[in-house]
Formats: sequence, C-alpha cells, structure tokens
Amino acid sequence: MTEIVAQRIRDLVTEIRQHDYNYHVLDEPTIGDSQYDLLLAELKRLESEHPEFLDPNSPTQRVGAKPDSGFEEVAHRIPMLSLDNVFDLDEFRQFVERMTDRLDQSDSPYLTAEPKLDGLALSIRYEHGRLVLAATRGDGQTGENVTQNVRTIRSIPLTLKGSHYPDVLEVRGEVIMKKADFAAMNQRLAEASEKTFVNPRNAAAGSLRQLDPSIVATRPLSFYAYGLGEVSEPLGTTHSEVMDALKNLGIPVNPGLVRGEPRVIETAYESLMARRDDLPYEIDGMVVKVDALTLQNALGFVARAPRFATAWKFPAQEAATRLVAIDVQVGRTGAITPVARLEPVFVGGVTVSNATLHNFDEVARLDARPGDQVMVRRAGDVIPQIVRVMTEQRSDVSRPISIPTECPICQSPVERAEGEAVIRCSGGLICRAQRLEHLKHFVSRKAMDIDGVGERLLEILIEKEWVATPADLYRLSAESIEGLDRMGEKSAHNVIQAIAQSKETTFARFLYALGIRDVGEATARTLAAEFGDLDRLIQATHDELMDVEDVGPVVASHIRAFFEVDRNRAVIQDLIDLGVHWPIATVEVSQDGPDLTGQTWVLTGTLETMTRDEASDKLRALGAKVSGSVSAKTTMLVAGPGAGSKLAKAESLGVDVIDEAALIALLGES
Ligand code: 5U1
Repeated sequence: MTEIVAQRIRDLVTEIRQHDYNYHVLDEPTIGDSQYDLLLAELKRLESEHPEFLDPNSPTQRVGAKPDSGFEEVAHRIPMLSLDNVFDLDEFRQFVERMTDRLDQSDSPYLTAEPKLDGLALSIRYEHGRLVLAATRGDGQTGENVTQNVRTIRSIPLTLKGSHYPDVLEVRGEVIMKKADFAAMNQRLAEASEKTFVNPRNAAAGSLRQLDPSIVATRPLSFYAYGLGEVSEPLGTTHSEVMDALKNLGIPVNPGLVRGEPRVIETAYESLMARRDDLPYEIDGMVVKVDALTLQNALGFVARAPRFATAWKFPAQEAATRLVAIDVQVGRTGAITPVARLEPVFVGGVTVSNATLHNFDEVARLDARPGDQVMVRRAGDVIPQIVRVMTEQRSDVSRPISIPTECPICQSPVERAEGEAVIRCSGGLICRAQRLEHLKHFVSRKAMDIDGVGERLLEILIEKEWVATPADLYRLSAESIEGLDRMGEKSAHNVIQAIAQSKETTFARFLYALGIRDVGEATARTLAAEFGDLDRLIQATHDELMDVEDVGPVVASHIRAFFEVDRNRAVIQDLIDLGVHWPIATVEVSQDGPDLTGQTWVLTGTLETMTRDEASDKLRALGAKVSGSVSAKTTMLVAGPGAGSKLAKAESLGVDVIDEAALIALLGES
C-alpha cells in the first residue's frame, strides 16, 4: 500500500513538472488551470498524509519558509554585469564597427537579438540539478538571497529536466510580471483595498523582495533566462546554443531570439518595436550580443559592462513633465472635455505638448492640478495620456480645477446625462464651437461632399457671422467669398459651384450630414432604406426606430431628441427650401416574387449565400419591412447558424421561422 502511495507521489511530481515545463517554457499548456490545480491538490494531500515521501523539491514546496529577518547577502562568484546602451541606428552601427575593429576581422561577427525584458535581474544556482540559491543583482558583486521567494515562481524549475547537466549551473535572467497578470493582480489588490502597483516592473521588483514567501506565492511572477553565471562545464559554443540547452533543461529562455548579420538585427529591431505593444510583457529595447562565445571572451569587458553586448533601447514611452494648464474643449456633439496642456516633452519618439484627460471624472481620479509634475505616456499611436500625478511634489498653493457649469464658448448651461461621464453644452447650433464642428461634418466627403470648403474658410464665415447653420452655406455668392482666406475669383466660383452641386444628394447622405448623435454612415443608410421618406422618419416613434436593425434605445433617443428640437427641424426645412433634394425612394415591388407588402421580417444568425444586407434589400424589393428586433408584429424570422436570443423570442411568441434555404426558395432563386 505504502509503495503504491509513494509511486503515485512520484508520478504526480513528474506529471506536474512536465505541465510546468509545457506552460512556462514551451508556452503550450496541455491541461487547463483547474485540472492543474486538481493534480497539485492531490499531491499536497498525499504528502501531508505521508510526509515520509515528501520530496523537498516537490512542486508543492514552492511556498517556502519565512526567513528570520530581511535577506542575507550573497557574493556573486561571477559578477552580474549591466549593459551599455545605444539609442539609435548610428550608435548601433558604431557599436558593431568597434567590435569588428577590435576583433581585427573584415566581416562583422554574427549577432543575436532578443527582447530586453523590463523586470528585475536574477541569478539562480543549480547544483547537481537542484535549485540551491537565487540572488538579486544588487550592485553586481553582492546581491540578496531571495531563494525562498524564487521557489514560489512556478516557471522556475526546482530541479533540472533530464539527466545531463553541469554540476554547477548558474542561470541569469529577468523576473517579470506579464501585462495581463499585472492587471489582474492589481484588480485583486484594489478589490481588497490594498495598495496597487504603478507598473509591471515595480510589481515584479516589489513582489520578489517581499519578506513573506507565502505572499510572493500569490504574485504572478515569470522568469526568462538570458545568460549564464558560473558553470562547471560549457553548455554550448554560442549564445544561441546555450539558450537552446537551457530550454532543454526546463528553464524558460528569453523569447524571440533572432540570429544573423547586423542588417538582420536592424530589421529585427524595427519589427520588435512595431510589435512592442502586442507582446504579453513590457520591454524597453532589444539586447544585441555576439553569438560566438570565443569572440565574446576575446572582446571582454569594460568596467561593469561587456564589450560584446549592448541594449538597443526603444524611445521611452513614459516621461515626466509639468502640467501647465487644463483647458476645456467643446466638440461637435457639445461634449466638453478637459485637455492637458503640457510643457513639451519627448516621449514615445515624438514631442508631446497635449494629452487627453477624457472627462472630469478622470481629472478627479488622477487629482490633476495645473502646475503638477505628471507622468505622460505615449505608446504606439495611442493619444498621449497622463498616467500619474506626482502629488508628493505639488506646491501648497495648487488648487483643483472646477467642473464648468456653463459652456466656455457660448455660456449655455452644461448638462450631464444620467450614467454618462461626459458633460455637454446645451447650446446646440447657437454654440460657435459646435457650429464649426457641425459644419465641418456637414461638408465632409461622406456627408454633403462639398469640395473646397475647409476648416479655415468655415472659421472665417462663422467669425463674420455669414454662416450659422448649414443652410447659410447655400446663400453664399462667389462675390461675397472672393478674397476670404486669400481666395481668388476662380476658386470662389468653384466653391460656390461645389456648394450648388451638393444640393443633389441622397437621403442617406443628408441624414448622415445632419450630425445626429450616434447616427454614423451605416445607420443613416439603414434609416434611409427603412423609412424612405424624411417626414416618416421625423414622425417615427421611439419603438418604430427601435425596430430598425442596429438601432438600440440610445440611438433611438438621440434621433427622437434631434427631431424634437424646433431649430433643427427649421434648419432642415430651410435646406430643402434652398434646393437640397434627393431621389424619392420608390419601393419597386418585384414582379417575380411574392408580394410581402405590409409584412415585417427579421434576419438573424449567419447567412451563407448572401449577406444580411443583400437579403434585406431583396425582401424590401418584395415590399417587406426589415426590422432588427422580434416582436408580436414580426411576420417571419429568417434564422441562420448561430441564431440566439431572437430565435428564442420568435419561438416563444409563435412567430414563423424559416432557414436560408427556404428564403432562397421564396425569393425564387433556387
Ligand atoms: N535579454 C537580455 N537581457 N540582458 C541583460 N540579455 C541580457 N544580457 C545581459 C543583461 C544584463 O547581460 C549579459 C550580456 C551578460
């Protein structure tokens, strides 16, 4: 019996180690987390019932004992080096040239490139295949003994895999926290009202230096090796061979190693920088090394850094600067948003002088005040953001800004809809800021498509009070605009001609041009197809609007609110009186198919031989109305694969349901 238990414990230890390797090294887990937890729980139970079979390196022993106080010092037998940096292509090429000269070679040496993980350097010592010591870098000569904590990091094997390894093997690498693990951990900490971490690097460093290993065990740390310290026998003749050997021993190695000539490395740098934000961990550059270990030794070291390697840094994504002011902007829909004006700072590869603050809740959350030192982040093409305010450096006289109660442009009162973070100007078209944005939208290519009427001209026309509503554009003459914005006679004539030509439009473009909140091009097209006629749309009830595909309660409310404003209806009438027109939609009822006039159809799920839009057009051609939601008024539901709640509702209401094949037969297309 006891032999059976001992064997089961050994099997579980082997199996769990294999899963650790699959998960952390290969990144290819073969079982789910809960299955893994079951195996670990069984092992824990058997070990507690039979402590005589407990292997000190069992996967259950990762939550180590508490050290008495602080961390003891560890002298590194081989110093832990740091890296010199290069910051651009020129510096990189100089680095390669220096090495090539020094090696007295005609060709530059083969190089490797790997992501420079942004974490904490760690040295892990294995003796006879067992983890015996883990130490932080410290000053490079002496670090801290963090063995108990490191034993809790699941990606670090407590025993090496296989049977061939050096008696002494010191592995060097980086302890990090992946972005997703960091976000989840911070959320957990926040929910427990505990202090959260500013970024994954701080979280990794703070967690590894925790004095209580049982707390470290709850922190989702990862480790990736990038080199060696002391070894009793070589693992290979090149850096790439060493990395492969470490991987085979069960050690996770720095991912994405590239090997090649300097040109290959230059391309790898561009590619890595482009993928930077998509990687699961934060990196701050790329480490380039000479691949051949003999050449590495020949090149040697300067002071504390090797000559054979460098960190080719990425432009920093975060930088500190001063928040000069918080300005307020009014958008086309009247949204009033705070904008941070910054002392210009170079970040993410560009000079930034503005950052978004989203809304006034965000200003309060950050506690951002004019004059504060702030940390600005610009990652990829994302609009620069303020991620942190250094409140500790704040002057005593600083004061929070107050939320405006009136529009800074037209002084109309501001409104805040329930549940919305955004405040809005209630001035509508009387607000000059909204007027400009509204007119820019009206003339834009996908709306009325009026060529030659740009932002500058609109600004002048508004300034002169010649144009207050879109209709005023159609009252302009070539003579009146000649000379504005350095416009010649010919240009003025062209502009007026473009304005006149825009009078002939489509219902969908006109609807889109009105700038109703949340009515984009696609919704405008659907509304135009569904209602065909402006009066019918103006009179449509909330429920009728909701019947339209893709129109939900919020959009329906915006449409209703827009048409309920007298001034908006007056502008529409004005536009029509000035000659804006579109073809009247004539529903040509097809002679070939059945007459579906008066029927309401709904489409759901995936159609295989046509798109939903095509099917809708065909049904409309037969006289049917196509709605987005099922109700008692629905005549027929066409359900394709993947149909969900609409199908269930149709069945519960007793609405007839057909599939795509039946629809095709009905359309007479089979
Ligand atoms: N990826 C990587 N990071 N890193 C840091 N490789 C690497 N190599 C290092 C350091 C300090 O040093 C070796 C070149 C000795």
